[in-house]
Amino acid sequence: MNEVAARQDADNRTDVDVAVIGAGFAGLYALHKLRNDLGLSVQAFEQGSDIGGTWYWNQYPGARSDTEVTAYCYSFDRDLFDQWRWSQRYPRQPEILSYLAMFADRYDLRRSIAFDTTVLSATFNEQTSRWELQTDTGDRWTAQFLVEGVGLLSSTNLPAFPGQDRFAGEIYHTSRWPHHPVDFHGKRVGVIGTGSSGVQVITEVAPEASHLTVFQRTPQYIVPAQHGPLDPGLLARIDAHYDEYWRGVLDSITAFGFDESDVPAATASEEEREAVFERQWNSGGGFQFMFATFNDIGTSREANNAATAFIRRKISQIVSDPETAARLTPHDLYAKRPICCDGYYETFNRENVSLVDIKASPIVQFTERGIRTEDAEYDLDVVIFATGFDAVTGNYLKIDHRGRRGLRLRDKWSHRPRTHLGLMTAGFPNLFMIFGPMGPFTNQPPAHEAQVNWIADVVRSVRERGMNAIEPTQDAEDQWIQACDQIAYSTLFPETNSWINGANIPGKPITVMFYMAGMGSYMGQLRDAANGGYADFLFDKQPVGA
Ligand code: N01
Repeated sequence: MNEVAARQDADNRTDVDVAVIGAGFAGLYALHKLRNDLGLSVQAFEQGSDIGGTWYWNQYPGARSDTEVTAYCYSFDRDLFDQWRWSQRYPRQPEILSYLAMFADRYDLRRSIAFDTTVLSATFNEQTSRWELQTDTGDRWTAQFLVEGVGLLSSTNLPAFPGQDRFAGEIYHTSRWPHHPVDFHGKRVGVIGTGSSGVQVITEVAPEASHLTVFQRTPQYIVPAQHGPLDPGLLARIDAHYDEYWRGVLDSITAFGFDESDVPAATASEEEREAVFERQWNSGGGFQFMFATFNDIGTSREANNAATAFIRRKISQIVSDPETAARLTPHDLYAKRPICCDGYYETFNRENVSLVDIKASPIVQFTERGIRTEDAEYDLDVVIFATGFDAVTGNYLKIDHRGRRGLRLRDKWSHRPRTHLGLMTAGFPNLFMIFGPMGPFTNQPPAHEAQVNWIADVVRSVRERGMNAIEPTQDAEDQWIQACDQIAYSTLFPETNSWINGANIPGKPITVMFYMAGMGSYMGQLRDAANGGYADFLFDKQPVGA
């Protein structure tokens, strides 16, 4: 379809049909879909100097996807799937970034993206039914629709320890890694944090550093990834049944593309469970360990206990020093975002790696020479923060959104984020959040694609009906929140603290932030909304400019 050009208005603002924020997996697809398929004028804004989102910022050593890559890519373009040949099962960050760069070039997306540009505010003008955007470059834009792919895990959590400024060495955060190699040879390195980012950077840096000190607050359950070449059999099966494969991804719980178990752990004997866990340990994958072994690890205490007992035994078998093994052993539920990494526990058998339990002896301050905990001081040349993100809501709340009657998103969400379908929020018409709060807890690229396709249908529908704006009813939003809560509380996830419920950020409301009934169920909700003629939404008839 021919693309509509942007216009300059009387106030020197540039008017477009759609503004997209973010040029990662989600934003790039939104830009392509809305500009190239729907023929709308679209302008995208990206904080980074290039495309990639997560894969632009997280260039730390060891960064890679832990989703099998056949489901960590776009599905809508079969030729693209066939032409791009991934080198391995879980590609490293540079390979994923190259894939996204190729995607941007294939669809000529860069010309519509303003890089190094942060959107500071987005204000809905009720007279014109348009969003007015202000950027940090001083530019002003208006758009009828605002589509945000700002990243679920993108707003950096950088704790401020006393004395940090005095530290004479280098400080890095995994999610704001410099775009040049960092040399660790001969250096004493400290890593704070042992989540997905931490375990990847720890295993990668350990062989290089002269000494690595890991500052661990909470141990996690980590299973091997079993990286390796892509299984040619899997590729051949996808090739022969391409549409069926992707339908399966969207019909599943996790959207990871593996066969999920339908067997409750309680129906298996202890020996059978052990054999199932052992098989999965040897074939690898975090989500696989949680969802391909049995179907109730995330919902039944008995099943969960069986899984954690197995992993604890593995830790004690792998880690040779019993004290270190004890400190690495979690005792809570296995109900955080599952992690996989090859060689993590083995790393603690290295002579040059030591583990500090900062729950037992918290960090008191940074000194010029390193880090002081309550009972020791560690001399360091480099400190790596692997402390994660102000997840889910962080980046939405950094933009000063104002909806109808000047309502601020920050105020509306002060107790908890509220959306309908994880995509829209009442009082903020024509604002779409890709993977927004109360969206599915799944592998992201297939979910992005499904959500953007849904958004494109809504945009089309608004225009075809001769309307100007759409937003969910308050009632629909309330019911969605209630459903999300009910579903989440039928699982074990709310019983552990992590970024999933906001508990990792001091002062942030601890609350349900996901629709945890799985991708298949979520797809049903999207379909119902569209097939029902968007009955849960209000269309605004007010003509533009009235
Ligand atoms: O962040 P995290 P992450 N003092 O929040 C610790 C995705 N991802 O960047 O557990 C000391 O999980 C914190 O300790 P505690 C993936 O979805 C995917 O690692 O709060 N420590 C924890 O150990 C993942 O789940 C990949 O007690 C502090 C760590 O820092 C999500 O991103 C790779 C602290 C943070 O762990 C987040 O992962 C990377 C403080 N003040 C990320 N504050 C793939 O493999 C925090 N910590 C695809």
